[in-house]
Amino acid sequence: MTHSDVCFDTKCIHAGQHPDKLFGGVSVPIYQSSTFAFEDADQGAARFSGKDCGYKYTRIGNPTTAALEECVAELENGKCAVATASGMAAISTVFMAFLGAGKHIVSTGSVYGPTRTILEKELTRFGVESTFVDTSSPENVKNAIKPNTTLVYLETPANPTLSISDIESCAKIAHEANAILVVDNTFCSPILQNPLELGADVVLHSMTKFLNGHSDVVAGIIVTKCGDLMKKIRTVLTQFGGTIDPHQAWLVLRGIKTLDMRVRVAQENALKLAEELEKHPKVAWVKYPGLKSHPQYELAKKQMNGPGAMISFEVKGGVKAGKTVMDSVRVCTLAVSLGGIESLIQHPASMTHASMGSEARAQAEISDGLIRLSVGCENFADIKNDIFSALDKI
Ligand code: LCS
Repeated sequence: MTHSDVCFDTKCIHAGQHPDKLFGGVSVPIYQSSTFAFEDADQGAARFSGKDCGYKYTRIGNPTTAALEECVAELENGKCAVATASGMAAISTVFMAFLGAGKHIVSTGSVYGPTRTILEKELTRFGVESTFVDTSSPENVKNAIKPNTTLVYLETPANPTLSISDIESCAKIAHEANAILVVDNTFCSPILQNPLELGADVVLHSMTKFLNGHSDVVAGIIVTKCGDLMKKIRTVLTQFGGTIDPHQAWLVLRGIKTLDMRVRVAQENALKLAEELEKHPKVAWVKYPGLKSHPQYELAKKQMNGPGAMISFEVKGGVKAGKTVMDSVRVCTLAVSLGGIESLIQHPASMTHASMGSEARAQAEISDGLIRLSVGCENFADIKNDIFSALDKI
């Protein structure tokens, strides 16, 4: 059963989650089993030949994981999904499915550090060529396309610059070149942006972030609207083995039930805080898609259902002053990751994006003084007092 006729917040609670057929349990049971018994040898053979679609082995499929996959596919308005052990497992699976010796990818320059690092330092070993550009200008994407480009990869909003790329325009450019468009939708979650509706072929998430939302699980997911693309992705995932664990899948399903409320509260806090930070005398600049000063403010309004909960800013006095802020917070936590119920603050140049190296960071416009704040669901007054008191310490 799909929920095409109900609102997003209702889908978060019900999509993929059917009362258990055995005892009627309302919460999806955790099938913590690596393997599934066959009634007889013929049934086992039929399951492996695909004639019987029952379960056989959890790396290949599991009922709890399937509930999560159905849920996120519905939230993204996709057709099918496959959950993975981490966001990086989702990204590397897509790269392994669509790249190979002699193939070329055009990617957003400012992506999560390890995404860029695996393209630049690992996939080069297998003959994959990458070009990183500022994808906030579709012209740059068009100019970077080569005859062997098979994949265009956008992270929008980008981590950590919060630059925004036009998904619709980039999808047209990719398709004209017979390439597919893949979008990392982690910073938005499906409540704020649905790339498949804008022409993307594949959307992926680090579910570690907003989808799970409680900083207690590492997980990822890949969604498509095309069964053939998913077949290829699922084959690569199940063979390379980046499968999610059923208990982890269940935790994410539980987190998703409150996705809508969490993102709405965090976003409200972020918008108010970004407006206040922009006026603060000790702040050099603020980048937030909900501020008119954001270079793609109009595109954000058109493409996203809201500006989200991520803010990047720099204080006057650069890295030294920034460290004072990060070392002084008491309500916000100094930690990497994002999208949790708690506010997290971190320094990309020395933490999440350190592996990229200084040259790649400069090319991607990730300045050394940039501080990234993932605004959580605490009371706004407490978050504001915390950040403003920390600014006073400079
Ligand atoms: N995509 C984006 C946009 C991310 O921000 C991250 C992780 C990933 C993919 C990878 O997901 P994971 O394997 O960790 O589930 N971003 C992190 C960050 O900014 N701080 O810590 C992790």
